[in-house]
Amino acid sequence: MIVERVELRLIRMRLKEPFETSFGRELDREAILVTVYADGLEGWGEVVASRDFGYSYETTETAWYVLRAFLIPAVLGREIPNVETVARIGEPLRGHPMARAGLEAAFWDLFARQAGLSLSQYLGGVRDRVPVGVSIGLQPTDEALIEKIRGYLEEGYQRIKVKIKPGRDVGMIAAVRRAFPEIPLMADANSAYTLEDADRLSALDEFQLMMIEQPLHWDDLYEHGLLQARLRTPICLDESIHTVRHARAALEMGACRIINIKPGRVGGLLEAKRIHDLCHTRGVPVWCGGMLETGIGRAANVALASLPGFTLPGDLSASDRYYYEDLIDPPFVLNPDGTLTVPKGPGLGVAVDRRKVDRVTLRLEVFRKG
Ligand code: NPQ
Ligand code: MG
Repeated sequence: MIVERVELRLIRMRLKEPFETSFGRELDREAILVTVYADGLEGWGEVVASRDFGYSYETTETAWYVLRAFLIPAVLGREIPNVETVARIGEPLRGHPMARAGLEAAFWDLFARQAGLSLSQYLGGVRDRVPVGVSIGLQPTDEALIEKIRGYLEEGYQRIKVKIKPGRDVGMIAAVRRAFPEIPLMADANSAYTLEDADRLSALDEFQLMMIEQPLHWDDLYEHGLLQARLRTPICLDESIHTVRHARAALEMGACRIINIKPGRVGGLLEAKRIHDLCHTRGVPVWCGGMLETGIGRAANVALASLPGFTLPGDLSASDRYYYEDLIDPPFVLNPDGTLTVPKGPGLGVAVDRRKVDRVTLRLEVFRKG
């Protein structure tokens, strides 16, 4: 297909409640929407970078720059035969995975639409519903956290993920376990610990956590291997896994037993699928992480999570977990069995509500060839 036009939109959406992790507190979600027009079709992608540094070095400003100065000029007016070509165009950047993933996502939507397939089918998905967990930010007290958990369990979420950091860990997890002895529970540290905290982290072994996510440094594999050797609880890596090569190295050095796959973190759905395929071949469970996506990014995640190796509940969540109003119609709603239904329509399979998009747009830039 020949790319006729690309649009970037910087958006800001008010979160229903602040989302606090070991690296900061978020009140509004900013993100970039990418729209690619080609062959009479349009494709949508979401860049999951945030306004500020924190989860990663990328921000909406760095991603906007990379898209405007490099990625968009490289596709505009050009014949793009497949998503692999888009992925290759981004490789020389040696980074900026969220910027690359947002553009690639728009092309996945386009190519699936062109083939008359849903994105799930186009990727090789096998599920029409995907299991869903929920990620809960740090709360002011254990009691507040327990009440939040109770609410999400009543809504039907299949597993609970809580954020931990030094000082808000063993005691808090013990309190949650006392309140809910049987629920599937896990903890995400977002790199808040060092290897010197190994004893503190192994104290979590008695609470039957499904996994501890990213306890150590954001780009570390080696020390996670040392830590995993001292823990019974499986380590799941998030921030440290940037490519399928990292995934292979992590598994071979015993740095983790589970991987959280986020297309934005690994540079796109193609690399995400490669990591899935590697893990599936090796019998390593994976699940789809979340970045507080709007329905546009969420739809791509749900399609990815329909692949056979995504056996654990993802941080997918219903639209109303984070937002009063989603940008898609209809929004994602949690089924009573704690799943989300994988959209069946062509491409992302969700209709973007342009009026709602306009309402949250802070900046629009249109790129045309010539
Ligand atoms: C994680 N997500 O798994 C990330 C972290 C995260 C759902 O826990 C703004 C944008 C704030 C993205 C805070 C979840 C964020 C963010 C945390 C992602 O580690
Ligand atoms: Mg995480």
